[in-house]
Amino acid sequence: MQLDVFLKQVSINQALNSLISHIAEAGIEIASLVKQGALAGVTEKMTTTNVQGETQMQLDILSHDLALAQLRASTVVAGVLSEEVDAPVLFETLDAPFLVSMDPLDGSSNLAINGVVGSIFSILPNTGVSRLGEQAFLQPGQAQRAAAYVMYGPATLLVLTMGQGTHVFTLDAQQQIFTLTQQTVQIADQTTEFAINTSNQRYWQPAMQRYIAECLHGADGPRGHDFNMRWCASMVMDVHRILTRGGVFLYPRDTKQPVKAGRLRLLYEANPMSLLVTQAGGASIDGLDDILSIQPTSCHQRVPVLLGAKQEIQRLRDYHQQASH
Ligand code: AFP
Repeated sequence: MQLDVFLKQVSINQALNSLISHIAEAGIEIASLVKQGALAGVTEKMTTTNVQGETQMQLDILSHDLALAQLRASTVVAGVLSEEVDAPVLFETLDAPFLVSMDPLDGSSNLAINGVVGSIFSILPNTGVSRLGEQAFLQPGQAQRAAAYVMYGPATLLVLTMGQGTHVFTLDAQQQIFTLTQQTVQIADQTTEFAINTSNQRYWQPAMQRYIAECLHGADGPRGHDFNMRWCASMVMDVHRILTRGGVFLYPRDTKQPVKAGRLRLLYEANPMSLLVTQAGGASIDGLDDILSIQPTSCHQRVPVLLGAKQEIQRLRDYHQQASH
């Protein structure tokens, strides 16, 4: 089933459906640039840094521009918060029904090694951006009307939730149309696979040290079975693996840079991914609290992220609770 047919079947909200179609178009445009790689000269590093102080790639900026143009063309978006710019971009359509937070090209350090990257989108109701300015974007993740990522891998995928399950669409490269290939994805409650950047281990808190130590002891430890580990350094790809074959993805709080609560950004990484994962039967916490219930305090706020298989996330929550007493 093609994306537009699916949207008509599951939602009568034409504005939301139109917005998702424009996000899909942005994904198609960014996919064709990613596939050209060095031939399009887009894998070069810029001399500029983004608001996070990270070196930008040409494609970071091009993806931001392409996505912004599609969101503006939808006419149903009032403003856009992007990883690539400090303050939200406000459109002339200030009373339009939606706001969008996005990471136009997540995992872009993978471009240099021809690795997988993706775009992440969080769709919020417009609660009055004309009056509130950037405060209007500071809504908890549970307010999201929809969330999606586009994954630029061997196949280009659109993974979407509108609050009734998480669904996967694959881009037909010839027709340039997304087609439903997996409906109502379900993440298994249990897993024997975890994803974490262990180079940060010495900076983790005791609860995370305990969890990973027990996994690594495998069949000889308290868990009584061996675990496998994966790390792609691309949240889109790591989360997609979890949606596809289960597991947990962990970017915990650490003391490496004490001013940062974690590496990942709440509004355009943690929140949309948490909605996609919870709509697939998984769970997502910052250690103690559900990510989706966190009240944001700033646009580029960082947060620890532990998401995936429900029972493992509950175990992690228990370990954090026990450590906090
Ligand atoms: P970049 O977009 O700067 O490559 O960052 C990607 C990311 O935010 C996320 O996609 C990864 O899960 C995480 O960073 C990787 O972090 P490490 O550098 O610690 O592997």
